[in-house]
Amino acid sequence: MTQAPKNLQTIETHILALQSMHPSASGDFTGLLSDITFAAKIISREVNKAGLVDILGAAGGENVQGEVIQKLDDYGNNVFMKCLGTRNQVCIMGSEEMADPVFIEPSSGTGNYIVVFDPLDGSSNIDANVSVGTIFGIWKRKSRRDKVGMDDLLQAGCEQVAAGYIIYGSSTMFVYTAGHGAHGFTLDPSIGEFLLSHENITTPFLGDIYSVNEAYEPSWEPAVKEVVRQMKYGTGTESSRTDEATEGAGKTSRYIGSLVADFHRNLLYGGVYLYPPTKGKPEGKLRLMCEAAPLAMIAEAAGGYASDGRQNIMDIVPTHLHMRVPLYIGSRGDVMLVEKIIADAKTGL
Ligand code: P6P
Repeated sequence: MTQAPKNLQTIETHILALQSMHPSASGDFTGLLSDITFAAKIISREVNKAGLVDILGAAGGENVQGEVIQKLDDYGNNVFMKCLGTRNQVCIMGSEEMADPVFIEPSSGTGNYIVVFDPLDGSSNIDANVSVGTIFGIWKRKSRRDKVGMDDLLQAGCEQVAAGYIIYGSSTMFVYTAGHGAHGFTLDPSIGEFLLSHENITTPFLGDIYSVNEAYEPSWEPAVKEVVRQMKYGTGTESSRTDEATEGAGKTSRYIGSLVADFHRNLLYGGVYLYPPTKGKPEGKLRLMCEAAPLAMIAEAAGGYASDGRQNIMDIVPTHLHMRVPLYIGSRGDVMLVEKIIADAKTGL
């Protein structure tokens, strides 16, 4: 007789258990996370059959970042808008795919939450069947006015009440934190449920992996070049060597070109993802609100850390929805070393 799995916990029961920790909770937050879970299942279905239906290829338009929109980008954005926009929990939505935030006048109910998301990060990889992902951050409104405003939207990452990502890879995984640890759930397509598979994820203090696009090396500032040199050769005196690497002194390089995939692997194994400023992208490429801040909350919940090279990503107050930041994220010890090298370069040490 097939034994029932011991800990058959769905994401919904996990969220409900969280809600029971807050007796005054109205259930709105639980409903919102469940809506995001529903949207993730729909997007997962489409991503996993993308090769089978005519959904590949560019939708033709360009998003606000000037990047060609892949049809699944569009699709993922529409799914989030439909799943979240019709419920009363949400008052503002911001998407990487939309120039402006959407302010929602709830037909009734509270409309207490702000959701900022990247519906399908890394989508340019879809045609090559590379893992892609959804990233989301949830904030609570601060104003008590009738109408919400930009002050409700533009909040620092440390104000998030929850954050998460879904990775559409060899399996679909939903990883989230609501401030009590980071937890991973793997989708069982046969029953359409996300089942608890990685409870209380903790990331190593130091990792063996660094993830960066080294093609941009010529345009990095000297301090960043030293960061990557130390990632390659180790942090001892050997880092003063020129190009010869001693096997094993430094880290190994892994770069998929899909943030959620690189971040997820480094979170589980230990390591650091780096997207430094370049000449073409002096503020960095990644968006603070829909990418860096949510992943920073996850990283911290797992014992890791995220920085823009000088400060905690979670402390940066966005000036606009699509604000970009340099991003160094992953194992706390590795990211702190990045900050130290950059600080020493500034002080001439
Ligand atoms: P580059 C995808 O476009 C993305 O936003 C991240 O998923 C990924 O890590 C990064 O950009 C890749 O950028 O400049 O190395 O191609």
